[in-house]
Amino acid sequence: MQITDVVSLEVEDGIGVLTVNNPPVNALGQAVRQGLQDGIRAAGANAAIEAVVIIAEGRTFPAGADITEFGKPPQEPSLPDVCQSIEDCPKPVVAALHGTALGGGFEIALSSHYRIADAKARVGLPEINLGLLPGASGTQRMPRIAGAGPSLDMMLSGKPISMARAREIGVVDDVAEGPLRPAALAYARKLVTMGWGRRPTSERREGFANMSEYSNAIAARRAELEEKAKGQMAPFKVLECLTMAADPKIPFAEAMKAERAAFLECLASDQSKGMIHAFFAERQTAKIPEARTATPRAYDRLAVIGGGTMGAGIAVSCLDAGLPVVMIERDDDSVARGRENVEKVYDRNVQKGRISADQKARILENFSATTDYAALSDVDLVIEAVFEEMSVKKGVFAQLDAAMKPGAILATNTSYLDIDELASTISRPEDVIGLHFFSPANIMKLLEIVVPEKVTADVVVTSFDLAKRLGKVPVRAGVCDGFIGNRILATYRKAADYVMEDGASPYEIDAAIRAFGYPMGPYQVSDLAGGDIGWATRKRKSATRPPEERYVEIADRICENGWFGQKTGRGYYIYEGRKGSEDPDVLSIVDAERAKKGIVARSFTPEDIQNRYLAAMINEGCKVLEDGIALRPLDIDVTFLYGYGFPRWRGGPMKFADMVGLDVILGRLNEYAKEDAHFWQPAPLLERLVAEGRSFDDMNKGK
Ligand code: T1G
Ligand code: NAD
Repeated sequence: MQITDVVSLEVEDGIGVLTVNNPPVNALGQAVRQGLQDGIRAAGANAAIEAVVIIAEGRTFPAGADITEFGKPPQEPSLPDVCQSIEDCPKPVVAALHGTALGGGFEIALSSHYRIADAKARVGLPEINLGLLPGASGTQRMPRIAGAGPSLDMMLSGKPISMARAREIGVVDDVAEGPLRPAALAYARKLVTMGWGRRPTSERREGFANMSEYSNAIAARRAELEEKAKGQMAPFKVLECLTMAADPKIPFAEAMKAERAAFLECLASDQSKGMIHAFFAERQTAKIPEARTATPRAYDRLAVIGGGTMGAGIAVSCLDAGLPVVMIERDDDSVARGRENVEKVYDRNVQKGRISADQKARILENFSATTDYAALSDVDLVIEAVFEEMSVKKGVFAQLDAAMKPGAILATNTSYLDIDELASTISRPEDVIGLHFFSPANIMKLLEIVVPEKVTADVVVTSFDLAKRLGKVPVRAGVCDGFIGNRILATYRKAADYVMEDGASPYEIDAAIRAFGYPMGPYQVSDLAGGDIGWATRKRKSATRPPEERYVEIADRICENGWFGQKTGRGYYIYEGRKGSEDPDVLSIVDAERAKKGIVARSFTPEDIQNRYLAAMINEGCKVLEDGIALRPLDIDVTFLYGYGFPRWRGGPMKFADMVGLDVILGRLNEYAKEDAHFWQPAPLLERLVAEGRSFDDMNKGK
């Protein structure tokens, strides 16, 4: 019997089977909620039914509320009500879990009286990843079973857990040996036969058995969050709700109301809007024009040219994905160093117990390193990561053009250089593409896929397919100096340098940017990446720098001392290991440069610094869109979320601009332009959007 178009109820030998079927992830949209509500009531009233199994078709048990419904007028029944109806069912209810039972889906399961699962299933409460907290009883029902520790782990990490762990903490009662559906029906029949009956989770209190342990767990997480999640709302709401859950003076229903209020408060917040935007944006970046017409080429064997910082990281990323890699270096010493750089990563993983020595050996069977380009004869895709010098790269591409088979893909990991120029030097420019990884390449998730003029669509979609295979988040970028990320970085870094020369110390600037939510400020980042890379870029650009452009020489003065950052033990900070402390000599250099230009230092509030930094970022983002270097504003957001440490709860620079108001950003730019019209000139796109009352979100939607 179909209850709604996505929920059905069948009776099989006294067991009512409520089945959800709402692809792709059985999200708990209105029709699913209505179907479950009506279905569980029908089952409850049906004398032929002795117990109920809730199960789902397709790839997963409900993976949560329907996120696309957020921000729209709420529709009845609410998920908390559906959960309560399930718990109130007069017959025992078994939730049969497979795939990823997440968020509201897991709350449905926790509201059932028993849970049985497929061995490969995973359960989780990832609402924190959306700037939310579980809003349908997760903060009340889970701790009743599992206590504070495991509940906090799940709700604050947002990570799903395995069935072994789920059984250990008691939130799953049994794991099916064979297929789930028959096992679940057998389990329900056993309940009836054994007379086990209903077991309302709201009445359970095992999780509160050791209240000092419970309170200590909350206190410990609060201290941690005050350090790591400053300014964020949802994590602290989780702590409040778990505290209420265990308070005997607060009845379950009252605590449920408080959880709902906290949920709705988070849902209305910019933080949640930013994180929900990020959730969908990262799933949109692979939707590119080329995917409409082309399919990926086959590729099974890869190569990397250069075994330095990036070459080694890229090789590890490919090996971790099970792809065999040949590394080419320029001489035997460099070959040995390249192999060492790769092995070092796996040695660390073995030391940290992430992999066994056997696993390391098996992975490295897929790796070889040589100076001989003949080893590339059957390679399908090569990624060049040699020195950032056009002449060196052209030399390598000439050798690749000679050595690689027809149909192979030739990619470059250049950070800034003109890939059209590089491609034009070989016989097959249509097979050349930019694959811009971020350091460390085996960790950073962003992959900027830079599309030159002559490349064919199937090379582009093959690159996106490779990104998925490597577990990367791909963003399509056009060719220009620095593509999307480094081009915008260069601009807001200039804004920071101007603020430094005008009066703020590099340490104040870093503190202001950390307060905005970044893990590091621009000068800490420069010291981490190495000041020499930026110095080389500034030198390369000095010949073409427009005369009207303001140029701050402080960084050059620091580099002239050989102070490149962590790798030289000194940069903007002085380092003991990785710990940096402020350097009075750097402040003297700053003062000297101000004096040289007759600049009288003035003070900047942290907000001033943040506003200028973001205004420069957003304005350059507009120019990147105007030039067609990024397809949509969301591509810029994903680039900064995954490649440049932009705080996820701010949604990315363009989403942040929408939430602040484009007119406000434009107003700030016009204000700053009074100081420097050349640098702060508002982008025409921004002026147009403000004039038309449109937003970047409108652009994302093609409006
Ligand atoms: N709502 C709506 N659409 C969803 C969705 C959801 N919950 N989850 C996935 N999709 C869409 C997604 O946009 C994509 O669409 C397609 O499904 C496949 O997803 C009260 C309020 C389940 C692990 O946070 O983590 O419950 O791009 O590409 O890699 O407490 O999706 O094809 O058009 O990601 O196999 C809590 C979110 C909600 C889980 C599958 N739940 N989803 O990953 O496929 S808040 C979540 C995921 C909540 C309650 C609160 C993953 C996945 P399109 P995909 P995947
Ligand atoms: P690196 O100096 O650490 O490594 C470069 C390697 O290339 C060296 O091992 C060198 O021996 C090798 N090499 C030089 N000429 C060669 C040749 N003709 N044939 C074979 N090997 C040769 O540099 P890196 O930081 O790994 O940068 C490599 C590329 O990646 C550059 O284009 C850089 O702009 C880009 N990149 C760097 C970063 C970063 O953060 N370091 C991030 C993204 C992209």
